[in-house]
Order: sequence, then structure tokens, then C-alpha cells
Amino acid sequence: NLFVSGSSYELIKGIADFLLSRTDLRPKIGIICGSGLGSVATILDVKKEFSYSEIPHFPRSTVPGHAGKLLFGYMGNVAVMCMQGRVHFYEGYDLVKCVMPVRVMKLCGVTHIIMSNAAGGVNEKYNVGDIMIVKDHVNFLGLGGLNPLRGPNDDRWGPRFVALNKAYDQWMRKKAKELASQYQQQGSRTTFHEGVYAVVGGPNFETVAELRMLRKMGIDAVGMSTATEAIAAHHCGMTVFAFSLITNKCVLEYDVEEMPNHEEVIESGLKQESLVKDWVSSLVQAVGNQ
Ligand code: 6GU
Repeated sequence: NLFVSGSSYELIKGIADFLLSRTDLRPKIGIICGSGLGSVATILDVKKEFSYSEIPHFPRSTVPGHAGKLLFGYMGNVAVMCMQGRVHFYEGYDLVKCVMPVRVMKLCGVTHIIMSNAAGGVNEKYNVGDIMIVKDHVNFLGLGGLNPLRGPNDDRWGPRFVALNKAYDQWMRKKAKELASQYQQQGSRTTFHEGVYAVVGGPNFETVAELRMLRKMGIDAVGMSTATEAIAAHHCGMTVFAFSLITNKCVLEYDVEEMPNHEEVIESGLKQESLVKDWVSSLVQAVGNQ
């Protein structure tokens, strides 16, 4: 099929079979680590590791801070597959290619997906190092017509028209908030929020005028990933949880010298490493032993 070449169900089934024939592990949870958050993978008791380049037809991460490894392992007693680094639309991949790993996870048996990203804080109350649980998203790519579900629908994934009003699972968000409140009780200075994530195409950061528009629209954080993967995951019936690490406060004034940059994005990821690892791991335990 001309429209879906390189992303057909059969091709993705082939990739899942390739992976499953090389490990005995049968993952229940899938994790996608965003910029600077690849260290979440270090809490995995890794049983099998693939470099993206050795997986047939798999996209390759081209961004610093994205290791480009697919790991199978255990977090406690829960079987997990973990992408250390994702691929983005701005790298040149079609959206259908960007979500291929999500569908591979589905055919590997994953039922719950946890995604992280680095994002700019649009909400003026958000500070660098805060964590935002994604409650909902505004998909600027999708509203403009760029959608991984565009083209002939393969019903084996899901329905043609998919509702997104419950895209980000309520139970997982509630659980994640409960777990987060424990850190606060223990005196942690990390602030957790729940908010709306906007995805833009990138790779440039937003202009002042764009950020002012986003804030007026009620958007809390802005980034270049996740929403598309969430759509594909929800479409094929997976339970979705996503969170953003706020890596910079968006500058909504013209006469300010600060410039957002990828180095600060990676740096703030590293600063929250241990808390994020702990939190994600306890969420994985909660889901796995549900
Ligand atoms: Cl300010 N914008 C976008 N689009 N993505 C980001 C970001 C900003 N900071 C981290 N990721």
C-alpha cells in the first residue's frame, strides 16, 4: 500500500516478532524517555538491549540526549520495555514513523505506556525543575492536519475516528499524584502540577508572540513530542500516562537576555534524575501490581 509503506501492521508485527524472539521478557509497561530523562532506564534491571540501528526498519534518534536504545528489563517484579530516546517530527520523520515504536510496544504486549518529555513552562507559576502531569494536550500539528492516523485506517490498530477526551488515563494520573504527594511530605522541593501540554513542530523554540498566544489559550507547557505518540497509543487501546519536566521558563517579554537552549534542557533533566527515577518506578509498581 502506497500510503502506509514502511509502517504497515505486517511490518510492525515483523519488528515485534524480531524483538520477542530475542528475549523471554514479556513487557506489560512501555516507557519512552524524553530529553535528559534517559536515566530512568538506569533503574531497569536490563535483560536485553537493542540499539535502534540493529532493529529492522526502526527509526534512529538523531538528537543529543537521546541514547537510541530499546531496553527490555524489570522494574521490581514488573516487566518493562523502555525507549531511551525517541524520534521527533522535526528530525524529518513522518508522524507515522514517529509512532512506529509505540505500535511495536503494543504488539510486544504492552498495555500501559509512560512517556516523558522536556517542556517549556508557559504557565507563569511553573518553574525550572517542576514536573507537570499531562492532563490533556493541544495538538497544533493535528489541528493543522498532520496526524499519525491520517491515511487508510487499519482496524487492527483501532477505529477510524477516535475520541480523545479520556486520552490521559485518570487512574494513572490519580496514582501519580498520590505518589508525588509523598515526596512533598518528605520535604522535597520539587513541585508537581497537572496541566495542558501543547505540541508544536519545532525545532525552533517559540517566538514571544507565539508564547503569549499559548498562555492566553490556557496552555501550561510546550514541547515538540508526546502528543502524537499519545494519540497512536490511545488509538490502539493502550493506557497512556505522560509527564513533562519543565526545563525552562518561557520568556514572554522582548527585553530579556535569556535564550532557551538544548543544553539547559538536558541539564535540568539531570538535576531531577533521582526523584523522577523513584517516582516513575513507584508508578510502574502501582500499575504492575494493580
Ligand atoms: Cl521553550 N519550547 C518547546 N517547543 N519545546 C521545549 C521547550 C520550549 N523547552 C524544552 N522543550
